[in-house]
Amino acid sequence: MERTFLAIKPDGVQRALIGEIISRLESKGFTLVGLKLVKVSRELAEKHYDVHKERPFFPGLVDFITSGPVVAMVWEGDGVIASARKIIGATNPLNAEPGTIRGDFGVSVGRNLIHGSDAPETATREISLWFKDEELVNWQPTITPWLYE
Ligand code: DAT
Ligand code: MG
Repeated sequence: MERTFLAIKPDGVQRALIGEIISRLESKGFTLVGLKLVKVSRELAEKHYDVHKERPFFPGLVDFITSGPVVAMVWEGDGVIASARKIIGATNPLNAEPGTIRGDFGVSVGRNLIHGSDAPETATREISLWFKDEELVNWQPTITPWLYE
């Protein structure tokens, strides 16, 4: 089954939205297979956002993501990469639809609460960057037949 990497950023943690955010993915029907609270090093932050390293906002982004605890997660399910991106909403919370995480809880692009992998290749890369194999749990919820035919 498909897996994606999601991270609740320091603003989401500080604003006490961990439970709310996890709840949205859980009640959708996705399965949590990895979860940890991380104080992100600059090295990890720079690797994670490597694709943006030439952008003017890169230094601020690295400062922000290393500024407090982050909830790192791996979620599993059919189509979870694209679906989680929809649940998260547009990068700028002011453009994100109501009903999405960023649309419901955010007002600025530099404080958009959560990261989600954008494609299968980035999901694979980010999962292995943030998690060791043994930190991921292979399990199948007993409700699976009520989610998939
Ligand atoms: P996303 O997080 O929706 O995948 P992205 O990969 O384009 O968005 O950018 C990564 C993060 O960088 C984004 O969540 C917030 C920050 N960011 C993006 N564009 C920005 C901008 N124009 N100004 C400030 N921060 C920005
Ligand atoms: Mg991105």
